[in-house]
Amino acid sequence: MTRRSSIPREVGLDHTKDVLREGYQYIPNRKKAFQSDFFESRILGEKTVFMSGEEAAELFYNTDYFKREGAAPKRIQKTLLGEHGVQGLDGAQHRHRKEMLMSLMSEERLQVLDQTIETYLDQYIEKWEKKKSIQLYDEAVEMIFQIACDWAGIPLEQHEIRNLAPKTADLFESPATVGLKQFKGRNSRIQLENWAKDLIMKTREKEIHPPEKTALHVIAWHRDLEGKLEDLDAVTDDLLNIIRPMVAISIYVAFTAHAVIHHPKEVEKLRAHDDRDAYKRFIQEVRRFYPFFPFNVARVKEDFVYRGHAFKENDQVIFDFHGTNNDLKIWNNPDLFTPDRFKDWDGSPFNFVPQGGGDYLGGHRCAGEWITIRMMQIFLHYFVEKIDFEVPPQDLSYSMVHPPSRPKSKVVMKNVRMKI
Ligand code: HEM
Ligand code: MYR
Repeated sequence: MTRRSSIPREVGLDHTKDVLREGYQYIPNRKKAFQSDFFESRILGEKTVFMSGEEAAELFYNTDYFKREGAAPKRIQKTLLGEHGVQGLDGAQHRHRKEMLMSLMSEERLQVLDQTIETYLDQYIEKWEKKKSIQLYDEAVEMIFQIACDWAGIPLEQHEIRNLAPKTADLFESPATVGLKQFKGRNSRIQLENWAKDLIMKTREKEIHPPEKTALHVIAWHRDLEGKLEDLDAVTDDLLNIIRPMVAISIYVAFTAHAVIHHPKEVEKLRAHDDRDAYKRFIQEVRRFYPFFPFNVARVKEDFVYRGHAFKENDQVIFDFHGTNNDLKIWNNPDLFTPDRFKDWDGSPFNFVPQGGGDYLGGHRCAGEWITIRMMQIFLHYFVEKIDFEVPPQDLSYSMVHPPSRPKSKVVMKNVRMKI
């Protein structure tokens, strides 16, 4: 007797259009309708198992079952990721490259980053004080691009800032788009890859001398498992894998300001205690509550059976980050913005996954999670303790469909002033 799959199946030829139409809600909607954290459907012409929740995270991050080689769709590679970066590696090659990237995240280097962020924030606030109003998101993109390059040991000419900062934002704003925006994103990637490649070649030819331990130095001089200087295309994508997502923190900066504007009682708690843990809880709740990276793709490594479902080699699977962060089985009243919920959080690597889950070295969990949290905390501290600003009427709503989401007005702040 053949065992029937216990995973429900969505009928129909292809549901790519529904994924595009429902965005962050596509998986949660079916999870509710099927009363199941796992379901099968078809997207991009392929049978795909979608999964959400804690059990699903444990499965998705089991590298005995899933691989990343050939997993990311071309349109994501041509915009967001590149074709040769760490995201598409598995096994020993992945671990070797990831160890190099994680070596950039030492406490010493993170403290240098904290100081760099504060220096730029102080400069930008001086500039903002002279303006009637600013659009926080655009300002953050330009500022964090410079912070990232400064920290990474990348020399920047003034004219490059205006040119390259918005192009970096194109990389993460375009992956889920079609038409002109997708075309623009692909073009920006070509230009940024040329820029990054040039920096690496100049470092290798000793025309420029990024300080030791900086990202440019470490990445340019990285050696592969055979001891040879790493492939130029690979290190180019991995240098952009540092700069691009740091700039993407601008989205979280905008959402952090959104939360500050909408939750004055929570802000009062931060002011009352001036307690670093309270800041961290607020930031964790921003990362849990707001929609950012929706889901990710992997492929089956070898045939196996799970929940009575036959996963076949190379089958596509998709794991739901945002739905897991809002799962009713994990979180009480997930629709409420409640930083204090993190007082009781068990710290599991599988139930809170805004930047992926599982293990950093053995898996694909985001290399920049610590940078993200620290940078967000510093911005939050400035919003709460260091500046005053007014919020003029604007559309602060955000999409639950199109990733990456962000407040529609980009968060306009009026009369920004350093507190006396
Ligand atoms: C991977 C999200 C910031 C570097 C990832 C993944 C997600 C993610 C969802 C994939 C996890 C997986 O597939 O399991 C985010 C978000 C960020 C952010 C929402 C906020 C802006 C950063 C920063 C850096 C960074 C600041 C570097 C400084 C990376 C790298 C990977 C990665 C290198 C690939 C890891 C691997 O394949 O092993 N990120 N990330 N990210 N992230 Fe981030
Ligand atoms: C980064 O730059 O790596 C961090 C932020 C990227 C956000 C991009 C969100 C849209 C991507 C849709 C991905 C679908 C993956 C199958």
